[in-house]
Amino acid sequence: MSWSRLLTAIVGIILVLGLMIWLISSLSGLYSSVSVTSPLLGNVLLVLLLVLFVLLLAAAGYFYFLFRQPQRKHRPLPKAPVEKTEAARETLDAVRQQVAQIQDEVSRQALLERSHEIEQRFSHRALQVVVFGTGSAGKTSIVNAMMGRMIGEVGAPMGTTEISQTYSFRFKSVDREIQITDTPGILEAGIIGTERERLARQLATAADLLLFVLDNDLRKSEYEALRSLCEIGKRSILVLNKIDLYPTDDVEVILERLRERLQSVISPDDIVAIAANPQPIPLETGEIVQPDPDIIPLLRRMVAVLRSEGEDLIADNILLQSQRLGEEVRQLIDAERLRQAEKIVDRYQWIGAGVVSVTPLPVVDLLAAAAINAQMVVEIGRIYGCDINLERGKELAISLAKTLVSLGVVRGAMELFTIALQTNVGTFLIGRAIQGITAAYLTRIAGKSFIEYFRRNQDWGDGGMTEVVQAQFQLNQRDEFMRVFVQQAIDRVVQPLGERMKDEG
Ligand SMILES: Nc1nc2c(ncn2[C@@H]2O[C@H](COP(=O)(O)OP(=O)(O)OP(=O)(O)O)[C@@H](O)[C@H]2O)c(=O)[nH]1
Ligand SMILES: [Mg+2]
Repeated sequence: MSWSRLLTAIVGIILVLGLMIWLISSLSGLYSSVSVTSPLLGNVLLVLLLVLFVLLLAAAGYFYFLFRQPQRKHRPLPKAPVEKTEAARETLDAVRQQVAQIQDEVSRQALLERSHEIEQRFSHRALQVVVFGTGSAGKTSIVNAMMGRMIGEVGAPMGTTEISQTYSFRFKSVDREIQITDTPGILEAGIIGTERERLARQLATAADLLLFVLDNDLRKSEYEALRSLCEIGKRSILVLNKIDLYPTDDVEVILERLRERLQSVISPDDIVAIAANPQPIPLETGEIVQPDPDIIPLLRRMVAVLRSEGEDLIADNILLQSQRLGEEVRQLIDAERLRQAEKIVDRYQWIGAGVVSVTPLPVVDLLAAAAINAQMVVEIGRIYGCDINLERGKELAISLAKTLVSLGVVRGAMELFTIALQTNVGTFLIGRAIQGITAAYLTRIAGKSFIEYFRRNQDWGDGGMTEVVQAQFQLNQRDEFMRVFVQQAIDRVVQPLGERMKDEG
């Protein structure tokens, strides 16, 4: 304690003692003067003072314990894995609720099953290690060496392992059981190779810990695969195998290069060099010796990682899996909604075209079109779970119609269709046909823009309505689309119109 603090403490104590003495002497003075006049009142005063004193003592004790508590040497258990598991549970609950919205029965069942599989990991909690990498890098040999016996078939040509295999074992110093999965090699040629790679990648994504095996310097394609797995948060150890094929100095050079290249992706400690199945060595005597596998650096690193991070890895992985499932479900729902909403737009664009083409107006009547579009807006909103009334739908449709005019989309569309229809439609029909098809087209642009608006939860985004409309106009101008659209318009609008006019005429 410094001198100044000691001095302050002494002065403080003297002051408090002085005040207490003064208080006690004044109170005793008060008591004696009161008890002289009325002994009963004196006694009441004494009791009151005693109660006050006890209360003061209790308050002092309470605050003393209150302030002492945080200093207690009490280490809470690490909460992180529990929190992550909780978060995963919440995500899974949310996913199940969303899955119920999916209309396709097969997808719905498949996704529900996946959510149950993830849930099972809460109770069945062995650590999942997946051995992954290019064909013939020595994945099966590593698993063999680890299990201490020949398990999988080992071979020089790529594609020796055709399906994944899982084996269980334990490290003495790691509490949990470990399940190690040998996968088919990636980057093999042909359709079968591609399919095997897809499976291997799926397994890699589901791993708690990944052993990424190389037998040489890292190829670009291997780098990309490793980077994308690390990017999604996959905990990985990079294993350089077959080091018996290189002089020790060269191994150091390769390792150094790997550490440097991968410094943003993987920690240097997580890059290990081993020889899972070293080549036999011919001795001068003509005898051939089979050296023992050298996988100690890998085992050491695995134990270190699994011991210190095992619980976190499991929790992280369950969370990751449930988030990925959630994302998949969201995408599926979005795709389903989009299909339904596009059907609505399709229907309304031709309704609008029919109405406008029989109304003899010199230009497309946007307000009339907007009135039809209002119903479309309500229906699209409903698909996205936004219940808006017809009045609001009309407001939105009108403001979008105004934007279409101000952006020159209406004029642009009319010009486009004037050219497109000239060769296809007789002169007596052309005026109305242009109006009809332009109305259909504008309804389409409006509908597509509204789909964007509802997809973004009733928000036009930073660029506002203008940017969304412009983007849709750009997208719906492509030659290929235009050709199909004009043909549909001729079949659905122009021909019925021609027949009608013939009947009337
Ligand atoms: N020299 C040497 N050769 C090895 C080593 N490990 C594996 N090999 C050889 O590499 C070849 C491929 O080994 P596998 O274990 O089958 O490789 P893999 O990655 O499982 O191959 P796929 O299943 O085809 O993807 C075999 O001929 C092994 O004997 C090693 O440490 N040193
Ligand atoms: Mg193999």
